[in-house]
This record gives sequence, structure tokens and C-alpha cells, in this order.
Amino acid sequence: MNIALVTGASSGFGQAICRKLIADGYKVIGAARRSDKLQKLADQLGDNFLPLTFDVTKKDAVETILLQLPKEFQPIDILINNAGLALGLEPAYEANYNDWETMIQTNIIGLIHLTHQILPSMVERNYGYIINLGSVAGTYAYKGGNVYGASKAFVKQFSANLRTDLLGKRIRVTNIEPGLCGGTEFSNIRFHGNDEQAATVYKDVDYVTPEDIANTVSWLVNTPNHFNVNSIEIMPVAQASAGLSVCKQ
Ligand code: 8X3
Repeated sequence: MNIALVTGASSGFGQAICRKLIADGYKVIGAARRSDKLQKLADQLGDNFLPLTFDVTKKDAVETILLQLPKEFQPIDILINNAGLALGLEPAYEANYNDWETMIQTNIIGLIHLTHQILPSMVERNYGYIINLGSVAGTYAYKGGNVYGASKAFVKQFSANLRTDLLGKRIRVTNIEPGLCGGTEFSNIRFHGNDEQAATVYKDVDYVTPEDIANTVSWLVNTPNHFNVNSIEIMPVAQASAGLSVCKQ
């Protein structure tokens, strides 16, 4: 049975991915900072789910915890780097510097920690799959996307570069690049807990759901081993990469 590690497992995409992979028959390690939420999920998902409380930005702590994984949850075959966040939508000249650092710490540093730690064992076994959660923000610039978009551009290029380093090995890498997705805490976090502002993002829009993303992950991991989806861009029908705007003087 394949074993998957999903970061950011306590809510949103991460939680939906854990549920779907468990339903598909995988063993799943769900990692997140919020142990209470993880425990609730564990109570629902049964023995094939292992809740692990850690913060992806804390390298040494993550390393220690992963070295002590119970035998039945080793080795990790599938790494799903889902933990990530957006903070703020202000223009760069009004943005909060701490928000920028936090996004870089989680979206980039956290993702490379986990990958650096788990990839060697995949290479040793010549088997594995890394799925990164990027974003359309890593491809298309938008107002206020500044560091968030740049962090996702890192994830996009890192995914592509992993593929080049892994050429000749049976290890797959996919960057999933979602657009507007609702039913998560994404916008509530982006707007620092302003739920009213967050709600306006999704008002009257038929958005992509966490279950849509989980179904995509399920499809990816069930494709044959010779088959690699390098990247997959997903938007709701209600969204498109709109044209470049011009400001008339
Ligand atoms: C989430 C999509 O459009 O809010 O990464 O950047 S977007």
C-alpha cells in the first residue's frame, strides 16, 4: 500500500486530499500545526491516517519527527507539499514586510525542507511522487500578488527543475496550479481574519472546491508510473487569465 504525506492537512485542500486518499486506500500522514483539528480528522479517518503536528518552517523539528515515524507509515511514497498561504493584497509599497517573510517561510522554505528531507529515500528506492501546490499566481501577475505570486513562481520552477534532476529515475513531480478556489480558509487568512472581505471574493462565483483539487490529486497518483503530468492549471469556468490592463494618463 502506498503511503502519502500531506502538509497543511488540517483544513482546505490538505484535509480534502487526506480524505480522498484514505478513501482510495492509501495510508496517509497528515501534517499541520493545529493538533486539535488534526485529531478531529484522525477520529474520522481511522487507522490508515496518522496525524503529525509540526510546522513546516521548523526544519530541525520536522527532521526529528520524520525520523521517528512509526514503521507502518514508512517509507513515504507520495509527498504532497500543500502547506502555504497568502497574506495581504496590498500593493508592494503598502505591504507588511512580516507578511512577506511569513509567505516565503511557508510557501518556499517549508516546501524545500520537506522535499530535501524526503526525496533522497525516494531516489534510493527509485520510486516516488512529489505533488506541489502552486498557483495561477505563479504564472500570471495580478495586483497585490507581489510576494505571494513570486513564491508560487518559485514552486513552479522548483517543480520543473526537480523533474530535470530526476530524469532517468522513476520519480514523478507535478505542480498543481489552482485559480479561484473557495471553501477554504485561504481568503480569510489573506485578509487577516476579515471574514466579510473574504466572503466578497466568492460571492456569486461558482468556484473550484477543495474536493475538485483532491479529485485531481487522486487522478494524478492513480495514473501509471511511466506517465508524468508536469503541471496542471485549474480555474473555475467563471475565471480566465484576463488581458493586460492599461492605465490611461
Ligand atoms: C490561489 C489563487 O488567484 O488567489 O493561489 O492567487 S489566487
